[in-house]
Amino acid sequence: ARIAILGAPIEVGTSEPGALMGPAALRTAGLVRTLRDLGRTVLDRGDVVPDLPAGASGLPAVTAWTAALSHAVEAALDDGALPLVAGDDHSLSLGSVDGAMRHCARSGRPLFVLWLDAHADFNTPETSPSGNLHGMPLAALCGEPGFPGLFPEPDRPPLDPAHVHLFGLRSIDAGERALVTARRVEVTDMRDIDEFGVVAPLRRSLERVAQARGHLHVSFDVDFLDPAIAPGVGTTVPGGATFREAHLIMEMLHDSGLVRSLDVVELNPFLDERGRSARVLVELVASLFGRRILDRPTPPIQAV
Ligand code: DIR
Ligand code: MN
Ligand code: MN
Ligand code: MN
Repeated sequence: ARIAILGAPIEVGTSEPGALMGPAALRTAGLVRTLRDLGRTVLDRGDVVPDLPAGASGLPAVTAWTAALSHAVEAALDDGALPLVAGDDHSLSLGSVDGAMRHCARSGRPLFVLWLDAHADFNTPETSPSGNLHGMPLAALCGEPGFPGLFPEPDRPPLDPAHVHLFGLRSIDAGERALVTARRVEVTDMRDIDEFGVVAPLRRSLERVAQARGHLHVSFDVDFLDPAIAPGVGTTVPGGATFREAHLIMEMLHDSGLVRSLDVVELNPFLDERGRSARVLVELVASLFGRRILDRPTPPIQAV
């Protein structure tokens, strides 16, 4: 499919300034050129412009962004393209996942979400220690209370928490841990990755999506990566995925053919070291879209 790049310079969901420059840094690091070099048709749709009153912040601002991104992502999918939301803060996934859900509701494909992140992003306003909305998108998407009027359609069916796979988890707040457990969210934490590697848990998850003929949405938070390779993010957590683990995941995702929408989020160029993190992200996106060392794909993912 053609790739539709949608910039989302949003930093209202976080307390660390600088995220606003994320989409620009990804473009500067060669996002569009790299994908075109792989033979893909890329439509850079520029940055999404929310209907945002001057000085809006907090929930009203995130609500405006959610509406704008939900419509943009839904439209790109309806158009047969694969939306790549080049973001900033992770509250943008409220819109991108909601848009994918609305598209899926019509196409009849069940939506699955792979959340590559150090964090669970499953806080509610009640459980959140920081009050930052980038730590809450999954809870809101899955229908937890505390987010009145956030989505464009008030009666939207919630995202099924059992279709969410948290991958790379290593930092979770007490309240959100209770929620993640109670809602039976699928979790592959760093302990699992240390013990079993990335292949077995990811393959299981992909087989499940293939079996259901699902739409896979991938949400990639920069802090999934170890800070040693990607320091350009507001909330670094030691002990993240290595360069090779991350590439292997991207290569497996490519070979699965299941990914139909993608977010790249939380890049903060102000905290980056000479564009290092932005360049690593572009390389990873390239692997997700088919760059490989030799022509030797992993064995196909089969519905079991
Ligand atoms: C923390 C940090 N759990 C919070 N979350 C982050 O503020 O809710 N998510 N940084 O990416
Ligand atoms: Mn996140
Ligand atoms: Mn995170
Ligand atoms: Mn975050």
